[in-house]
Amino acid sequence: MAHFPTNPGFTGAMRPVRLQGDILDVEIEGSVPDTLDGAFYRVHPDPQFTPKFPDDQFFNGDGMVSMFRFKGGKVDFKQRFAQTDKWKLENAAGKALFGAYRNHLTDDPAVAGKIRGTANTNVMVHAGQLYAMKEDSPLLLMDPLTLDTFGYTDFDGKQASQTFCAHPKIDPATGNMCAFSYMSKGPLTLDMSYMEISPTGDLLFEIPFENKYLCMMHDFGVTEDYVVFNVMPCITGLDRLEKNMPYFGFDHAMPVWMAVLPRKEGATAKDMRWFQAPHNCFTGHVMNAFNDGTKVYFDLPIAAKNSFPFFPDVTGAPFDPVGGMSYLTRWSVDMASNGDSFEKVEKLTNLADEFPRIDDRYATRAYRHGWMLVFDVTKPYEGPGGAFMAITNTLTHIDLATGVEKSWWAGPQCGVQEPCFIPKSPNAPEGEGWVVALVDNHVTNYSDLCIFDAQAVEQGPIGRAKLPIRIRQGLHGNFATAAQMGA
Ligand code: V55
Ligand code: FE
Repeated sequence: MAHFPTNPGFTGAMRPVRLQGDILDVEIEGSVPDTLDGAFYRVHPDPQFTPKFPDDQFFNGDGMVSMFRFKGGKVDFKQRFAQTDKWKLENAAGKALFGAYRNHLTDDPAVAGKIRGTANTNVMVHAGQLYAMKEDSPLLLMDPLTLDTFGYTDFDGKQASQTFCAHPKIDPATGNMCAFSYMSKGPLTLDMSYMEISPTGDLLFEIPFENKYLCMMHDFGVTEDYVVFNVMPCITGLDRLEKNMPYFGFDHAMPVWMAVLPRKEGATAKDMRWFQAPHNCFTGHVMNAFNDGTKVYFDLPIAAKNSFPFFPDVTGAPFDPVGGMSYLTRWSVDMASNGDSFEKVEKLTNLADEFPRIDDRYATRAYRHGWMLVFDVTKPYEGPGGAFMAITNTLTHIDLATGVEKSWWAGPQCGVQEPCFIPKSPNAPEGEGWVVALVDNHVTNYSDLCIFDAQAVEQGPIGRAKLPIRIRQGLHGNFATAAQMGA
C-alpha cells in the first residue's frame, strides 16, 4: 500500500506523478514552429515507490525522463523512468530498498554495494545516445528514440573515476563533451577528475586531482583554454551519515574557491590554481565561462547564504529565504597573477534568479544572451500552501551586452521549469531562435510546454503544448536535432 509522506515534499505541487506513457500529437494552443525538427529532453525526480523515510529529499527520487518530439508543427510526448540498477532492484522487489539520499548506511542489506544512482538530474544526447546523469554514480545510457535504458557505462573501462557529473558542456569547436567526476573513488572521497568525450563517445583523456574539502560539486565551467570549478560549502562527511543527518549541510565558516585547470591533455593537479572568493557564499548553476588570454570569467548565480532549506546550516541557524536568494554574478581571475585573489566580483542583475541557460553554441566563449528563471516575490501566488521551494514564477532574457532584461511572469497559479534555448537554424546568429520551458499550473494540475521567441519572452508563449497531466518539478534538460537523435 503506497502511503506517501504527507509533508510538503510529497503533497500539493510536489505530489509524485510516476506516470509513464505516450501522447501522440499533443493539444496545441497557439502554434509550434513547423521548421522545428528534434526533441527537448528533460528529467525530474519521481519516487517509484514510497520512500523508506518520510523526510526523504527531493533529490533522491528516481529519474523520470520526458521527451517532447517536435516535427512538422506537431509535438509528441513520451515519458519513461530511467531504469537504473536501483530502479530495477526496487521494481523487482515491489518496494524501496535504498534509503536516504546518498546514505548507503540506511539501505536494505540486500542491495549492499549496488550502484545507488537515480539518473534524475540531467539528460543530454551525445554520440547518438541519451546520457542520463546523477553526480553520485556512473553515466547511464538510454535510447534517444524509445527512452529504453541500456545501462551504466565506464567507457569500455577507460573511465578511472566511479562517478560522472550532471552538468557536462559540449565544446562547440571540437564537439567534445567536457565533464568531471567528484567522489571519484567512492562515497566521501576527495578525488575528482576532468574528462573529455569525443563526438563518437570515446573517453579521450581523464585528469585526476583532489578537492580542498568534501562538498557538493554540482556544476562547473569550461572555457576554450581552462576548466573552472566552484568549491562551495555544502559540506558532508561520514559523521553526518552515521547520525542520519541530511547528506549536505551549509557551513558559513568554510572558504569558497574558484579552481582553474588548464584545459589540455597532459595537464595535472599541479597545474591547478586555487583562487579564494572574497566571501563565503552559496554558488548555484553555471551560466557560462570564457577566457580572454589569461583572464578567466565565470558567470553563475551567487547567494550570500544557503539556498537549500533541505540541507540546513551546520550551526542550526534557521533558513534565511532572503539571504538564500541568488543573483547572476561574474567572477574573474587572472592566471598570470600571483597569489590567490579574485580580480573582480561583479553582480550582473538585480533579479533573484537560478537555472541560467545560454545559446549552447556559445558555450566556452564570450557570449551575449542568457535566459534564467526568476523568483519574483512581488507577485501573488495562489498555489497550494507550503510550496516546497520558492517559486520560479518568471522567465527572463538577459542581454549581457546592454544589461537589458525582459521578463514574462507565468501568473499566480504557475511555476516555470528550467528553460532551454533552440537555435532557429544551425547558422542563426547568437540568441536567434526559441526558448522552451515547462509551465506547471499548481492549481489545475496541468503542465504546458511553452515555446517563446527567445528574444521576446516578455510577449509570452507563441505556443503551448498542453498536457493533460502535471509534470513534477524537474531539474535539467536539453534539445537535440533529429540528426543528433538518430531519427
Ligand atoms: C543538486 C541536485 C541533485 C543532487 C545534487 O541542484 C545537487 C543541485 C537532483 O539531484 O543530487
Ligand atoms: Fe543542476
